[in-house]
Amino acid sequence: MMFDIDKEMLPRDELEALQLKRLQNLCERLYANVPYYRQAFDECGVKPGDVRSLKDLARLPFTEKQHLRSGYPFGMFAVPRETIVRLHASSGTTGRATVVGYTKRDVHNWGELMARCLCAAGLGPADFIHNAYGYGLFTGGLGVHYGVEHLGATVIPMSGGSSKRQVQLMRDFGATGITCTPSYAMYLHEVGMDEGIDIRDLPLRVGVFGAEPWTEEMRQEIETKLGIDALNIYGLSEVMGPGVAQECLEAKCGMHIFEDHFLPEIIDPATGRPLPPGETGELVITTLTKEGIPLLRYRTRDITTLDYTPCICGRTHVRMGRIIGRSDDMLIIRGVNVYPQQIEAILVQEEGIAPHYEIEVSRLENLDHMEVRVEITEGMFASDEVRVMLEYERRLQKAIKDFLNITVKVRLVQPRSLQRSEGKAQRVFDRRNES
Ligand code: DLL
Repeated sequence: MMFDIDKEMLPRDELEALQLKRLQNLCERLYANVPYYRQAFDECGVKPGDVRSLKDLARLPFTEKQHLRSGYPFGMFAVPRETIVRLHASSGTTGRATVVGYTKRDVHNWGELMARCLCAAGLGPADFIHNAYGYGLFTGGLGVHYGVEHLGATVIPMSGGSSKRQVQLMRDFGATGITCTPSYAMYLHEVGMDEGIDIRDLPLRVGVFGAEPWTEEMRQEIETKLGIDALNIYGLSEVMGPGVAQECLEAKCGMHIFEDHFLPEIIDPATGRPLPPGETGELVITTLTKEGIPLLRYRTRDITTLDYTPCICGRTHVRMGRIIGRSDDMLIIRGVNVYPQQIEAILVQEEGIAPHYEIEVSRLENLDHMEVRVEITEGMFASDEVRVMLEYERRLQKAIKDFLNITVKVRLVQPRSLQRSEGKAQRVFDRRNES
């Protein structure tokens, strides 16, 4: 299903011509209206008029989160304050929040792009969509909300929290779609089982999950436990919010980036140089149509790949792979680069292991130590003795050692003993700088 077949199936040559026209217009707007960009263009020795092909993008300056922070709160806005109709902000773990502003047209485009996402996931006007992304300054709740309305479906604006009530209302209202983080979907399944509500027996058909990294194995698990199709959605507040890219139900293989609005690149995070198609690196996004806070070559810090091969769904827009890590949360353990998702991928392959884990890194006598705590399933907990558990831990340690070449301590913990989250799960605790 496609929400806007003309745009989503635009032949690549036409798509690229549209991107160039929009990029040229963007550069003019930024140069004229945002002091940071005027200075950055001048420092690079380029003028907006120098952009004659999409290849010229590589000559243009990057934007980083710190630029948004140093202009806090509104320094990067490109339009007069009275044309801004909405603010959102991302809290971030360190430093000031990043504030983003939307014009009326931005809010309209966002709703349209989110409608494209829901439609690509197989949802339509007849659906009831239970939206459990948080409402507020976080973009998840309101972003999805407007998308559902734009699609003409019915939105149930739950937000996060009150998990028992969430499951009861899913049953009572007969939601056919759900939107939340993948970890919260797993949690709702657990809460449902405690309440005697098996989500598999409800009319729920489709989940649109994102805002945090997850794996193919976790998709399998969610699909089986909830009896639904689970699709991946990507976005970030600086660039818009949810709805930058979405997996299609037909292929379930990579998220189409809506390239008429966003121009993606993959760069080497260390050098900033663009990498050839298919290589893994940091995703950089240029917003082609945003008015409130348009961004040129925004460094997302998300590590992924771009796939330009045609998709069976017929969309011509490039597909991005799962986020395998972040260039800024990459852990360096005794010199080895480790992404938490690599550990997750190993854990979830094992039987008897629940997809709930934590990674703690500490420093003992100047050496990095990593402990992975992972929950076992109820079944395994009931049946197995200590000796078997120890054997299991050793096996997981070996699997991690074989794959990543680092020695870690694996500790199996009781079912449901690790912290659950209603929003993004925090899985990594780096304590090396504490003490
Ligand atoms: O998380 C927007 C969003 C809301 C996306 C709801 C999808 C659904 P931020 O809070 O600014 O915005 O966080 C953005 O979250 O740079 C990624 O690191 C991560 N992220 C978002 N979607 C995915 C995903 C929202 N599908 C940051 N897979 C991004 C992996 C994701 N990571």
